Amino acid sequence: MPKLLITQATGYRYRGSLEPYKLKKRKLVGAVIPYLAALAPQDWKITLVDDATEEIDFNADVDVAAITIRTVTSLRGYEIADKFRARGVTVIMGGPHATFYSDEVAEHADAVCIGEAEEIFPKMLEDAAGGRLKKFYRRDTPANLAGMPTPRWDLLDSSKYVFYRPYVIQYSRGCPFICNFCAERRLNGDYGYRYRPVAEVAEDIKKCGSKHIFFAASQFAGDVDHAMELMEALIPLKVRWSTLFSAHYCLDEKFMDLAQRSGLLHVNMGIESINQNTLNKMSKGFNKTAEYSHMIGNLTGRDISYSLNFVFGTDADDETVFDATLQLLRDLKAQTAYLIFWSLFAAHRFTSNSRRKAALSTRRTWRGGRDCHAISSRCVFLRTSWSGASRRSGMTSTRMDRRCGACRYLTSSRTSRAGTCTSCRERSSTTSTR
Ligand code: B12
Ligand code: SF4
Repeated sequence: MPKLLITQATGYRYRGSLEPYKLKKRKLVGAVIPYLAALAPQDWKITLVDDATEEIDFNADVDVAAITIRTVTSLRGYEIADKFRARGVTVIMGGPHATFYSDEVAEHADAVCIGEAEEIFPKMLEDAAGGRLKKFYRRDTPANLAGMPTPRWDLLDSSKYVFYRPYVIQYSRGCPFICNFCAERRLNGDYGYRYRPVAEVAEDIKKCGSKHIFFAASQFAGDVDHAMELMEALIPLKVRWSTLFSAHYCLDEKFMDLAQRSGLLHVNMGIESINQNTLNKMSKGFNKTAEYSHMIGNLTGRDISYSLNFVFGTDADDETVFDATLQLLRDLKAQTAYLIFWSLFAAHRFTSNSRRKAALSTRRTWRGGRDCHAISSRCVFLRTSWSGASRRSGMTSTRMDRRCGACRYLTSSRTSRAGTCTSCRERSSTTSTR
């Protein structure tokens, strides 16, 4: 029986360091390595190793090492690959960074998967076993998101995750929008917006057994009707869930009411800029600066926590943007913000020639030290706590380690201060007025 090791590379502790960034426990049960294990032919003996929480045994008796890398973890991924290859182990690499920088990755791997792994990963393993591995593998059609196998969570070491174990569950790929700084359409192929059948997503949630779900989706609400169908299906499952969707969906009251009822705990949203002109130039004019306050109010009013992403350094910005953004964050009493600096990335096809030249001349490529995001470079994580009361309590709304006193589900701190979560409060007020 051929032996396969699948690992998710961690990053290094800081730029220039060669010390892997290790965690005692992960906060999310990631989807990628258990899902790759499910895609692999079942006559392979599979071991999963999470490089962030476990030690990789470079002397392990394996025939193939499969490594998933993002840009931020790519250098560590190369180190792992080089060590296995030095021993004669066949190395296969894939993931966002392999998709964006396949030539570079190919210097460290026997074979590279560009884009989606469905049907490709098993083929790579068959070719490896048959001694006919090619350098590059790529689908030329979109993967069918119906009938995806259930991830092999059974192969993970469950002691390496926080006790409430939020599981990453795949929901959709792609996005209906084309913001010009975003590489989403290069990630898994330019096939528009695709999603999994609701019943299959619900089945995965039941099988993972967790009450905390993080939907893998760059745009959860890319098809509002389908997203609402999924949210309806979440209600009886009684989960708390988090995801990413565009900020303007917060203006849709029906969508937001259902999101609340179905247990939305946290949403990450691309606000991107405080400047309407910049947004228009980003092809993101559907974000209206005049509506930000209303959007945020629609979240906080429903006790849903949020984080906001901003992108700096586009052609339309000048240096006043930093202070103005901070001021807006203060005015909005924003809970959490990721401040991201745009830099050149291979996946940018929309970037202007002048920007491309400037970026190249200042080495603002991912290797220029800005090595983190598909759409950008370094993210500054700003967890804000604006009010005196919340500062004193040490709470921020994105903490997920508090439980509702009634249903015991994890909930945001704002809810915890009141003792019970919004759903329980609503339930008890309905009962008492009857
Ligand atoms: C869930 C998620 C997270 C979770 C990760 C949990 C975990 N432990 O895995 C959290 C919230 C922690 C997170 C953090 C970050 N993330 Co994130 N995240 C995602 C998200 C939304 C889904 C990823 C996912 O699980 N997909 C499901 C799995 C099954 O699919 P997949 O990884 O896309 O892989 C497919 C193919 O690439 C291929 N494949 C993947 N690996 C391999 C390996 C082999 C051998 C083969 C053959 C094939 C193959 O097969 C898969 C199925 O087709 C994506 C956006 C998206 N739409 O995908 C961003 C994304 C992956 N994240 C991104 C970034 C930038 C980050 C952060 C750096 C953010 C930050 N500044 O802190 C950190 C990095 C953390 C880290 N050290 O890896 C970028 C990566 C871009 C890049 N160039 O690498 C993405 C693409 C978002 C974006 N559009 O910018 N993230
Ligand atoms: S930034 Fe968000 S809305 Fe815009 S294309 Fe990317 S995923 Fe879609």
